[in-house]
Amino acid sequence: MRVFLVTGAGVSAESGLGTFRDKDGTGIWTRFDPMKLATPEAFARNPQEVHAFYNARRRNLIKAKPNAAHFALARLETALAERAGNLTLVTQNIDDLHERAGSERVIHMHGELLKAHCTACEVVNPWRTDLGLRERCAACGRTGTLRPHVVWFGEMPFQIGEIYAALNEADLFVAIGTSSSVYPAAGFVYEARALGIRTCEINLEPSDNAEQFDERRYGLASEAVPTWVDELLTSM
Ligand code: BV8
Repeated sequence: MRVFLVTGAGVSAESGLGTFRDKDGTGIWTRFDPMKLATPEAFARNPQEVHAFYNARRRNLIKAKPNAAHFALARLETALAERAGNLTLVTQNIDDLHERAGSERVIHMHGELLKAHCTACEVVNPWRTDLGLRERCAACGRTGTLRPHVVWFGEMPFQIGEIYAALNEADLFVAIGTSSSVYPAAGFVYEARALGIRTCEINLEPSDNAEQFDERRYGLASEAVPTWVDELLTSM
């Protein structure tokens, strides 16, 4: 079986990383204006403020730990490979918790918080400490040219061709921990339905596209995801 799975901030919520649009008002985009912090124009206008926003999230990520949902998805990847199937795990998240839980093939369509991208030479480097205008690019030696290696609003998500190729070959489409409010990720379920692929949503509450899913499971990801993985593997 070939499973295409997209995760969002809800899968990392129980690891202490903020979500963006939770109805209880705790979401990152309810406290901060994404147009002032997550667009290339915002970065050009006020790089210090954008760096400070991502530095705080990077420090929080370094202290965070994967939760049972991340470990269950790593287990699913191994189990599917053992059964001549495969898992394509696409994440909207910029954290590394899927990798730290053991997932080997993760597509970070919105980039990675623990990497920095040099706008002068385009080299991407691992980056685990605060980033600002004084840091130097290890590749070209310039300072003031580094930015977080994340996709901002209005920018092209990464590996789009690979993502759609995997979606076109999938037998099952699953969205986990996402409000399905950011495109193109929120549009994947429509592509899956048009291809006749079975769809499943696992979330704390119905997402913006809930009615598009054949199967819907609601609850905490750390409980609902391991249960779903166990049931899927038992059914195979
Ligand atoms: C693009 C990285 C063209 C940075 C993010 C006007 C101008 C320009 C663009 C647009 C425009 N209007 C619309 C667009 C498109 C735009 C867009 O969709 N805007 C929205 C707001 C309408 N998209 C873009 O700009 C994208 N680029 O369109 O380029 C293109 C098009 C097609 C093909 C190629 C190119 C780029 C978007 C990427 C922006 N970067 N993140 C950063 O992280 O700082 S987006 C941001 O939202 C987050 O980072 C996150 O990745 C993303 C999605 O959010 P979710 O992960 O879903 O999180 P959210 O909080 O919303 O939901 C969490 C869910 O979990 C909730 O439902 C909650 O109930 C649940 N939950 C909570 N706790 C738990 C739980 N579930 C289970 N267990 C729990 N414990």
